[in-house]
Amino acid sequence: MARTLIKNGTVVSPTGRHDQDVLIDGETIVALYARGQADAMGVTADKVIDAKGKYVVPGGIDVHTHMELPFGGTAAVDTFETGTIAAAWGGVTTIVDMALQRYNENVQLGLAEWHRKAGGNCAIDYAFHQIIGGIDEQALKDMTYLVDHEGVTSFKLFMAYPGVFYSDDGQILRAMQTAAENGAMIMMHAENGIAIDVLVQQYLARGQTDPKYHSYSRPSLLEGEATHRAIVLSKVAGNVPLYIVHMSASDALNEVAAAQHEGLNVFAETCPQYLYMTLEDHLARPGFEGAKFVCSPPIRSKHDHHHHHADLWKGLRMNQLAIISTDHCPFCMKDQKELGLGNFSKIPNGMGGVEHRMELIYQGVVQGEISLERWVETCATTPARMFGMYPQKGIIAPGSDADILVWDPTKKTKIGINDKHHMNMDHSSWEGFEVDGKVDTVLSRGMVVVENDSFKGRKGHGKYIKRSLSQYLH
Ligand code: DUC
Ligand code: ZN
Ligand code: ZN
Repeated sequence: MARTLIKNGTVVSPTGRHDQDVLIDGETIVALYARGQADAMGVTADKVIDAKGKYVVPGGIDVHTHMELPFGGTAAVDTFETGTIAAAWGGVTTIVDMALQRYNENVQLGLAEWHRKAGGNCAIDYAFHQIIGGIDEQALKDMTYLVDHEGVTSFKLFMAYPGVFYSDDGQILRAMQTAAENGAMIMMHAENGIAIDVLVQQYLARGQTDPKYHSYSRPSLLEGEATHRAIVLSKVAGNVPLYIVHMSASDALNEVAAAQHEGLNVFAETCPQYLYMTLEDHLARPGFEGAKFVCSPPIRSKHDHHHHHADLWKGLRMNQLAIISTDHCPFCMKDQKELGLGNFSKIPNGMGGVEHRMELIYQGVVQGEISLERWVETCATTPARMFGMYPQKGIIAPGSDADILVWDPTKKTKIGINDKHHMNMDHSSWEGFEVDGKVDTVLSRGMVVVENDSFKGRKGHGKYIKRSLSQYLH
């Protein structure tokens, strides 16, 4: 087995940073040495990576992606191949994608379809959550089968998108009761879709059809309300673990904080777009450009009744928000976002970001919003623990997979279609963002996949990771 030694760097974990050398044997980290000790002991390796002046951190784990998702009359444009290569370019070494079951479809067939799409195509490791878009007797049985046999231990439900992925409160309660029995995590898209649909029709009837009305028709109050309702239902189901996905608003954060204060098993994630983008600066751009930023929940206004950005950063510091994911769901402008010309409700919902999360959130470290350790914790370690992959993933420690990002804090990264952009979209959601720090080298299970500004990996290297129950509570 080839041995790799990463020398002279600073290894960062959620609890601190240490000047250490990392020895990898094959796919696994086998030892950490205090600076200089490896040399003193005569440790040899086939490949030596000099990480002087750099941070050596666990590879990023993005627990919310939608490769090839059929949605909004089209499909997300990243395949598992293009999406995982882009992820690697961004220092991500594991994704957890959302397999799909829709109304009247079979859950196990939905999961099989996702294995078919991903198998042999991924450049980095991958796992699955299962979307349950049609809760019935069989789906409930299948949830337990997936937990017991398939390594799928978390299920995403939707309180939004009536007629598409939506579940009513009774269906949600039943799925939560099932999760209470089998130990799974319920992930919730918490927006009141029934009320939103009324507002959407009213905006359209008034001729207010531009992309910015996507945000006006989905007020943060309705994200807060749905979050509250999801929490109550999880309590009724016996304090079942509940994870609110892609949180965009203070209203929802306050509900999660109150639930946590009460001692409930409620967790949440946010995404970079909700920390940096605004309705005014992005969604409301002239013409149809705002369509690039249509996602749900929507990008919020800076003149809202809350300071959403500041509150979400605070939530990250306070651990009210445990994880940052991307909700990567990329659509091109041409032929896809364009479906909503003259009608914002027809714009496919989603943005592409799997490549940029580590870069964008490191900027939060530079700006003093979170610590370097918290960057690692929210982007790698907690994702692994929350979704049953720790300590195989999410930490640099002997015995863990050698999934490693060597990060250069002295360089800068300019994001844009002609700068850094490896996703399959015809535009970048993050065009023009210039951030401090740069992905230097990325290893996936010991294999160098990014080095010297070139991709060295290959499709098919990525393996399916069977996950255990969440390790955050146990
Ligand atoms: N939100 C999005 O913006 N896209 C995919 C699905 C979702 O919930
Ligand atoms: Zn969602
Ligand atoms: Zn999603």
